[in-house]
Amino acid sequence: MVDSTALRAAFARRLSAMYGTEVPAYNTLVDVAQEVNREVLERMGADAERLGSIDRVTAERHGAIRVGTPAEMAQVARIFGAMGMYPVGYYDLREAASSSVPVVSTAFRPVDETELAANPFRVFTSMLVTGDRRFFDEDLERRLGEFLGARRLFPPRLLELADRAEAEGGLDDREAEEFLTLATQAFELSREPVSRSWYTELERVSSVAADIGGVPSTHVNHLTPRVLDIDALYTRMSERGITMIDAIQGPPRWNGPDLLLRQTSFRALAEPRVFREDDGRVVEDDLRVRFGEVEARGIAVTPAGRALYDELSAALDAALAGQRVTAEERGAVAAKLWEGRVPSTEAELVTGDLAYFTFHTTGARPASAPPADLAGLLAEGWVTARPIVYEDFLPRSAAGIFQSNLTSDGSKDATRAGADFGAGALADVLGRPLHDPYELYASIRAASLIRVRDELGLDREIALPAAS
Ligand code: OOG
Ligand code: NI
Repeated sequence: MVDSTALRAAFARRLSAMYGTEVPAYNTLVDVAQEVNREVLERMGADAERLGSIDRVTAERHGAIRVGTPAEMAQVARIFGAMGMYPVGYYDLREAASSSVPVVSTAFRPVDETELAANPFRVFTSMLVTGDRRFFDEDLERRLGEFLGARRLFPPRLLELADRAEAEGGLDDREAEEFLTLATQAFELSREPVSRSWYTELERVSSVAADIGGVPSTHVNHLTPRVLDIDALYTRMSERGITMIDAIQGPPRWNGPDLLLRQTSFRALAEPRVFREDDGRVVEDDLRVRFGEVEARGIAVTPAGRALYDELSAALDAALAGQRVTAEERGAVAAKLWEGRVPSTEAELVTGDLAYFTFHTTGARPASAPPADLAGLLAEGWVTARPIVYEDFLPRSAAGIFQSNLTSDGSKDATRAGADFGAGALADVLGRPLHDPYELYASIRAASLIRVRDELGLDREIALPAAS
């Protein structure tokens, strides 16, 4: 029996091999990321593995896919469900992006501590909101609906195997092989001709809409390795002649613990695609939609930590409003802002309740009786804290990644009312609960506190520090 964990790890490997043949620059990115990771490991030793073992980090990827309809989204949920990946978080890129990105998104990923440690493969999945009048008028919505309703992204056999795997916790060897083959094929770039006039019409509204609804199939948009020093990687890729986008998205490089997520990408590459012209001719041309991205992950932050991050991002925008600055200058201003406001040690992040940690007994018994509060247990040395890695995404960075790779801004009529499509609506589409990332981190932390309480024989719950 191949269980869901093994299916997930195998799928991540196969997708990576497939994507590497389609987009060779991705292989360069993976090579450079691994080179940088080896160097960081040599330089920092065990500290380099504070946010995940080197084996985890080396295998770690996230993918991005885009679908057109609720029915397609529900099928994606079944396929990932087979691999122990569940929808976490709601992202509204319609709001986060200034150009035309008419999608809402979630990320499919493992939710348990042990599953995350075994293989944290996650896929950022976006769905078109065709009923949003800022982007699509009634006529275009109707024609999009017809086009998308007539295509079939996933063969029935793949969905049948997915449902069985999820119900039974895995598949036998032969069926696992069949499932993995079909699942990987479903995300290959298709050679089926794309209607030029249809694609172009959608592209005027939004390149993302064209990439999703202009073609009869789906594909991986990018696959992202994890790197331990993203600034070093950025420089090295540029030296290898690969043009990166202007900046690293997310928190600045600064003198303190890595928080949340920093990401950067190289620009979309021209890839050969087959088009059908209006006169029926089938021609080779190219499209620029797929790109390479890399990310560095930091510690997951609490709602208070996130509010601080958002506040500092807004302060940065305000400080630089109307100025033309380079990415470097922007980074320097951001780092200054951070150094003024964000604690520079993990211990202060714990006591300020700004980030998530798990807690572990040290074996030491420095006094006759342990205190019942976390701050006391840490200060007296009964307990140590280990950071919980951020497993999710950032809407603003995601919007930045989408936007930096669009061929045009498209058109968004901000005078029209948008369609209501919140987290509840997305959960209905998925037909399963949409997990709240904060609840997942908090429950991993809570489980560690229960272990500590039992190990120290405390008779009361351990009190967390209050948010500062
Ligand atoms: C997804 C963009 C978001 C990320 O890492 O934030 C994303 C897409 O381009 O489809 O992948
Ligand atoms: Ni991405």
